[in-house]
Amino acid sequence: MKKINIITTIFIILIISCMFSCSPAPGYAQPSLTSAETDDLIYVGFVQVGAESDWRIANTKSMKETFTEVKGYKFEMFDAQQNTQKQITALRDFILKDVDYLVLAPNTEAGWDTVLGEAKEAGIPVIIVDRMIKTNDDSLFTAWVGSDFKQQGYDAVTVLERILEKRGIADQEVNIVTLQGNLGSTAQIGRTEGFAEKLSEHPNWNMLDRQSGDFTQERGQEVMDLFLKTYPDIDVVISENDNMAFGAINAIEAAGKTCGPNGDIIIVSFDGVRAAFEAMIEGKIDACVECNPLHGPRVESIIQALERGEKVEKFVFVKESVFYAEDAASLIDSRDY
Ligand code: GYE
Repeated sequence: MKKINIITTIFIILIISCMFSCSPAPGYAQPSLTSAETDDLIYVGFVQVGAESDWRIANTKSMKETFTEVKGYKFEMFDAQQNTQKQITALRDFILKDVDYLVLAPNTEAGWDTVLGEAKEAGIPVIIVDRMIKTNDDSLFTAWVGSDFKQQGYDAVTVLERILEKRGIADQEVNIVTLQGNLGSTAQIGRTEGFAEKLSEHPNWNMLDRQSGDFTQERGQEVMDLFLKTYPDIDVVISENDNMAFGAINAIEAAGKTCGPNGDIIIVSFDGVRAAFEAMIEGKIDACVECNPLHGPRVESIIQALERGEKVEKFVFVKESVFYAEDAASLIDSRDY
């Protein structure tokens, strides 16, 4: 009898102590995997630019949907609010956490050598996604996947040529303004330079002004508002992303003007997100140069190849196209973002 009592007491103590030590502290989710299982996961630290645009939100979603625990990943993302310095700090944090892979969507191109050198020293492969970095040392990253932004700039010129021809004004003087993305980012540099290069082939195209709207709707609207006040005769807006184009539409309408295929001002935008297709259907944007944000599976296939010990391609460019307002209604249902 005494023996049974002792066993029962030990058992109760064990249960009570387990209730305290095994239950998570308030605010923390109970881990769904045991630590042995967590050790098997591939730990991916993703340093994202921010949440400035529909494109970016679709990009984040693609990454989160790809790198799930069910598929064998431990995924952590840092949102740097379009701040390169914050991205550098976040990379250092992930290096300290000893992630298996660093995935970096760089905000701007310059200034990465030191921190990526630290990642290399720690033996952590770096995959760069979307925009590029400027470096003389290609060994600082394993692979890059993203868009050919300069090509997108060229494509915007081809699109504008076609629109002007269709309106029967290809030979007339046209006044253009550009809403640029955040300065120093590859998406801005490529689009601005690509467009500028081909602009010289059109002596009747006047680039009145270029200013950054930071890829956001709010800033796009402010800059467009300023352009409209400064230049009374704007024919074309080149908007280096859709969200700034949405801001531009607001500013144009607030100024009592119209835009789109039947409007006073032509708008050519970059990205081609769903809301831009809606704006094309509403007749407010003339055309979009596509930029595909669905990089999650692309980054995953690089990581999987590295896991298998294979050599990967250093640069992978995504194939993209252009969309005109007249085709938007028939295409919108097939859009994934
Ligand atoms: O065009 C813009 C976003 O880097 C391609 O960043 C990306 C750009 C995209 O904010 O909408």
